[in-house]
Order: sequence, then C-alpha cells, then structure tokens
Amino acid sequence: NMFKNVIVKRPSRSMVNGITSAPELGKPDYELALKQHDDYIQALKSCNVEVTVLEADERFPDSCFVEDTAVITKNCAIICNPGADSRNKEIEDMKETIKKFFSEDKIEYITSPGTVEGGDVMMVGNHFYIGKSFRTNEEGARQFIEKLEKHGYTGSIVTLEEVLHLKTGLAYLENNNLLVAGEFIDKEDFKNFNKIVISQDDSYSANCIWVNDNVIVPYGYNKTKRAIEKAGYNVIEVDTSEYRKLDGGLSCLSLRF
Ligand code: CIR
Repeated sequence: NMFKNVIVKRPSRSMVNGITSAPELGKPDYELALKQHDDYIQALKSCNVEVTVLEADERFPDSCFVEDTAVITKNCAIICNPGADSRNKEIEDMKETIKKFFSEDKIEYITSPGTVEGGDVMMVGNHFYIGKSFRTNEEGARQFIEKLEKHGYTGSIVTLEEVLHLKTGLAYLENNNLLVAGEFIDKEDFKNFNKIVISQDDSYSANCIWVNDNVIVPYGYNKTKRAIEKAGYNVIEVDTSEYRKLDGGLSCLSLRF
C-alpha cells in the first residue's frame, strides 16, 4: 500500500486573503510560505514519490490546500464539491490534472446540493471515514459512499462537532495506528484503533501524513514527534506555521495516491 504520486499546488500571493478561523495568528508571510512549501516538496520526494507541482492560482486564495478538491484512491478519483463558496471552482483545474492519471470511467463527481471537501475524508485501507461538517453535508457524504461502493470500497459517516475537517484532528498512520485529538479521542467510531493521543495544546499536530512508512510531522511538536517515533516510524519535520494561520496543515497541502 505505497503511494507513488503526490499532487501539490504552489501557494498564491492572494493566500493572505484565505479563509481563517484564527485571525489572531496574523496573515501568512508569502515568502516564508513559499519556502515552507519547497521544504514540503523536498520531504515528499525523500519518501520516494513522484511529485506533480501545479502553478499557483491567484484567483483562489486557498488553492494550495489541494486536498479539499478531490479524493484519489487506487481504483478511482472522486472530484469533490467544496462547501466553501470561494473555493468551489478550485476543482476545475484539478479535474484536468486528474485526467492525466485516470481514464474518464474512473473519475466520479460529487454534485450539488451535495458538498464534500477532501479534508473530511480519511482512508483506512478499503474503508473511508467521511466527516459531516460545515463543509461536507449529509447528501455529499451519501453520494461519496455511493461512488466508493461502485469502485469496491466502503464508507461511513462521522459527525463533527468542533473542528473544520475530519483530518484536522485525525491522521491514519497505517498498521492500525491512529493519531487522535480533541473530539475524536473518545469517539466510538475509532475505538478499535491503536490510538496515539495528542494533547489539547498540541492538537494542531494531529494533522500529520504517512508517506511510505515515513510520517511527516509539523515542526515544533516534540511530544507528537517522539510518540510517532516510538510507534516505529521515521519522522520528517516540516514547518507549516504560515499555513496554520489559514487553518491548514500537512495533509491539506497534497493529494497522495
Ligand atoms: C479553508 O478554510 O478552506 C482553508 N483556509 C484551509 C483548508 C484546510 N484544509 C484541510 O484541512 N484539508
């Protein structure tokens, strides 16, 4: 179950106008964000994946967060229908990119009134958890499960109470290991996982990514880093401070398949 490909998109200068729930953190510094994006790409390359780098799109301040535009699996790609209006048209460009990897019969679309953002979808083997959030609605989740089943997968819905996206507080590290923070720590849906619990102060670091037995972790969260190392992974740190200012983390910045 290794990843071969990763798609990322360069941040735009307009990112300073991206959506945020934490304006008190200040506006992102574009130059620093670019440097952090370079480091992110380097980290991915060190995990033996082919990285496709899309050009920045100034029309969409949040467009570097490509994860929300699609969910890509081995068998199919599902183009999302982002619930955030300012982000909805980000899917147009992603569709074209995905067509380079998948034939038309393997590409599915979520349609209105259904909304889904990929940050609400977590893959665990052949099963997908779909967060019902402010961005992903019931109808979107229903369509998503229907598409999954068509391509040999299953899905279930998890209702979110607090965080933006499902993967804001969860990361699956394969081998039944699950990073959990906040509202997900005690959720019934995840009781059979080997949980690595992230404390409230470090909750941002629950958004990590497993890439071929390495785990990329946000820089500056030593407790999280040590816990993941203890679970047997090679940890790579990448600073994401400028993306954090827009509620974005490591998973949001790429599509991995
Ligand atoms: C947004 O609010 O849509 C962006 N500022 C952050 C998106 C983060 N994406 C993710 O968690 N998958």
